[in-house]
Amino acid sequence: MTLKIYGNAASRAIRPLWAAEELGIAYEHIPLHYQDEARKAPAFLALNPNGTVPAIDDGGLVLFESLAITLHLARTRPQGGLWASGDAGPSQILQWTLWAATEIEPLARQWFHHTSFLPPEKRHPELAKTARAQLQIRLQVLDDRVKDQDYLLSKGFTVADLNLAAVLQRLAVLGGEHFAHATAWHQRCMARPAAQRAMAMRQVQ
Ligand SMILES: N[C@@H](CCC(=O)N[C@@H](CS)C(=O)NCC(=O)O)C(=O)O
Repeated sequence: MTLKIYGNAASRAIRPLWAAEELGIAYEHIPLHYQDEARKAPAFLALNPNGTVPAIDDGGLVLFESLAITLHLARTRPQGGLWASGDAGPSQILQWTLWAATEIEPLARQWFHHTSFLPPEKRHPELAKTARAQLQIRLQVLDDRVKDQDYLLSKGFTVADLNLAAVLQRLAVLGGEHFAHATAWHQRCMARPAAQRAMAMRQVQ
């Protein structure tokens, strides 16, 4: 059964779409918009009870949570090169992915919501400022990590880079200019043909 990926590319569904493109696997894309009422209908809630995108159906295995999905795709298709072998590699992939999910995404989201996403009357500039300041501390950690190596793991590009780069999609406006190594790493990730193909899908929906 062909892998099905639900969610428009201008949402966190960009993450599994990018992973599928990297892995070169066949998939069917159902570009359900994150504001489409169908996301709250029983048919979709059966796939993702949160009523959010993305979700996947991988041969009968149904999953939600974008970063868990990319990990699943990478781990189950090791020949695609996004996973790592041995004891250390998979653990490092989990470390950086959980760091992206817990230390980076909430702050990046807070900044985005209070600078652009929320209607102006609901924005609190001080929350945006705090989030940006807290992100600077974490961006230094990333900058140090990719100072002497191209990617998060010494073996090369993995799903850890994909996950963190996707979460940091707004790095340029989050203080990236102060972190040359992190910025170069992000540009390396986003310049990958698979990333470009996934990003291009945002234009056609
Ligand atoms: N932590 C979830 C977040 C999913 C999520 O909030 N997706 C947004 C689109 S990026 C959505 O579907 N929002 C619609 C809603 O909240 O009703 C993930 O990473 O998959």
